[in-house]
Amino acid sequence: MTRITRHPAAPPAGRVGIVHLGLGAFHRAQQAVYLERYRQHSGDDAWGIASANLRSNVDLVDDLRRAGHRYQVAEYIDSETLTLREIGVIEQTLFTGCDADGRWGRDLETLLDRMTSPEVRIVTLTVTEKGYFLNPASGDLRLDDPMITHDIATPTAPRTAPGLLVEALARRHVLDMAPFTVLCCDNMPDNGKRTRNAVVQLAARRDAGLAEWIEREVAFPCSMVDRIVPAMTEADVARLAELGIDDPNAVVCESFAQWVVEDDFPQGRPDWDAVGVETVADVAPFETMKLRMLNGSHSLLAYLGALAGIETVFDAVSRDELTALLRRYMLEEAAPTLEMPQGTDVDAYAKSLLARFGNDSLRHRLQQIAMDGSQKLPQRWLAGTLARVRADEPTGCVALGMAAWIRYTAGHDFDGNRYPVDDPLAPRFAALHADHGQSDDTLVNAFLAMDDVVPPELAATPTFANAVLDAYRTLAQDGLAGALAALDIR
Ligand code: NAI
Ligand code: CS2
Repeated sequence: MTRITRHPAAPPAGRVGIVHLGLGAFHRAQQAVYLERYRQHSGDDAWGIASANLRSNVDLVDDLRRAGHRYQVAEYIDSETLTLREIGVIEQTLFTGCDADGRWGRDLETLLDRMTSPEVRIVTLTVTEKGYFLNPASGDLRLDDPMITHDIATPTAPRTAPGLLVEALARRHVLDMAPFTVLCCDNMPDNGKRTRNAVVQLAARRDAGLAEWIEREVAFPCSMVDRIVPAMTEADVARLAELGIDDPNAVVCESFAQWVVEDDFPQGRPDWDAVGVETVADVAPFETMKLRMLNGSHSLLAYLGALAGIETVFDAVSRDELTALLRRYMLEEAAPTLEMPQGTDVDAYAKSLLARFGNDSLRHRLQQIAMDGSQKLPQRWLAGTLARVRADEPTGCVALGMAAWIRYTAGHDFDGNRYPVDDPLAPRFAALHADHGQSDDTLVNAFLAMDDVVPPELAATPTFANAVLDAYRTLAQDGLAGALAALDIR
């Protein structure tokens, strides 16, 4: 018998203080939950959300409208115990992407009006790492990307998140209004600084004065966000239906949630500390720890597991040898690269992550995590690994991870089952496999030579490059078990 604790939503207040870009699963289960809890706890109803999708998922936008913007978040403590929260803090949903007839910007002017409302003081984002159009290694805006060239040529009808931010800020500047604060909630290093880079570099193509004003006046606090929110599966929908929850917009997630935010909100913010948002002066150590320990472990499981036909994180950590690999990676390769404030217990953090990965109520598919590796691996594995090779420290787990990633991008697992490789660089990966697939050596070197992903100094370090090549060959010949055995993990 499942034990359910229910929390109904507060009545809608009709006020919007936050615009969100990237209405996906994570936004619904993280920021919206914190803001719903804040509204109920404080009675402050100034921070309702207008949430927009810029690229995909128009159905969700319209389904939420039909549901009066109410939906359920099922937070699983264990498979028999869950908290069910009804969320009502989203006041409006919008879509500005391309519709089925190829027309862009259905709700663009409504969104821009919202972003220029004096009541809106914060714009939050979860548009995935690739939604900033940055070179993942350098953090510079990719000015040659067709979406960015579009926004440079047509700045008043933007299609990208940086383009929207620039246009909305330009309108506020012309109106002599205070800007909003931009709060990036994507899993990127220095995510606020990277977002500022994207916005300022794009604004500079339009008007140097505007770029200077943004640089001077707009706050881009960094934040670390953490809650495992897998994409919903048919099985999740069926499981909720069995509990009488018939909600096409529901999301399932773990009960753990963390949001650490740099306290830099010149136009004000909700007093959300009371509901557990941690405001700190410098978020970087927490962000780095999370990216390297949690997300780095996720990516290791994703590529190795997907190649071996393992479906979910839970299935993967149910295997002792993969748990042993994660322990080795987290404690011996990732933890030593961190500089944490005194008192941080990294061993306990690693233990808590293994417990979270072992949550049997979540079906977190490895193929979902494997997406967009080119945008994720620099911060998850490669920055820390560069520091380790400089210090001549072992990097066997990351070398194996890189070998698995390269092999994964071939688009079929060890048994020949095919899957789509979902990554902005997928066409480049396909070309590398087509050109160099006959030689392990040239293929691995060609992948390591992608300097927008792999730091050139790391690629040029023979011990690392050779370790990736050895792991690649071992994976091909002896599969997952053989590659783990080569690291003495059984
Ligand atoms: P999702 O697949 O449910 O939603 C992705 C969102 O990003 C959609 O709104 C989509 O329209 C938008 N998007 C994708 N590419 C875009 C582009 N090029 N330009 C503009 N918008 C774009 O994924 P979910 O779970 O909401 O995750 C989104 C991001 O949130 C992740 O990439 C990550 O950075 C962050 N996050 C997710 C966590 C999770 O467990 N799901 C936990 C911590 C952070
Ligand atoms: C995952 C993250 O999809 C991925 O790449 O590693 O979304 C992860 O679930 C979250 O960062 C947890 O906070």
